[in-house]
Amino acid sequence: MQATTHALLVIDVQNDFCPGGALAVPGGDTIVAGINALMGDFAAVILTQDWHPSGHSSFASSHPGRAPLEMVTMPYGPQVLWPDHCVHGTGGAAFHPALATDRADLIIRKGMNPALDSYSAFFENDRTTPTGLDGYLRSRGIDQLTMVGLATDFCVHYSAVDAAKLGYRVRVAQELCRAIDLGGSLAAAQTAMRDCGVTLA
Ligand code: VGL
Ligand code: ZN
Repeated sequence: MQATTHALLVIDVQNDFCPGGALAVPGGDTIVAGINALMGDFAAVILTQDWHPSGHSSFASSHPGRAPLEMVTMPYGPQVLWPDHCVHGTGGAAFHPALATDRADLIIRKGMNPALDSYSAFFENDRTTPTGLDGYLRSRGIDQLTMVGLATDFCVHYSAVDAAKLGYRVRVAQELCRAIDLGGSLAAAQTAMRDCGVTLA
């Protein structure tokens, strides 16, 4: 067995997070070619997909009188309210058409529970409900992860912190990520990732 097995985790490269999408991340589409080019360097490629039912509790439209980007307190803690995005089965939830999805070993979906958001590829936003990704990686002997995708300060951030806490060696390739940057959230995310031992490349 190899001393280390290194996987590429591609976070939420979906139409709704790209220009023209419901929750567009500036420059979200500009990272796709670079991500495709990187895939061949890894023992495994894993894609995540934000995948919400309509009426999801993270949508501002589910909270009368509330607007997108306001905060609410959910039973599991503070939650940003988002525009409706990545509703399962819609074109917005589909991967960017240029993403080399045929290369994926695994596609993992998150955010399906209507009452609970899920930024991280490992745990939902209650920080305890697992997605199953940790078990998949462990059973394949994967102990090192490079992360790319959208958005640096939300789903990449939470996935990187959780992976580091679970004991993986984690590197975030920032040139192949793009951020929403809501009220300083990018700088805060970078600090949180570094504090957990994540390498920001
Ligand atoms: C994301 C906000 C809501 C992300 C997903 O992929 O970073 N952000 N849902
Ligand atoms: Zn979402």
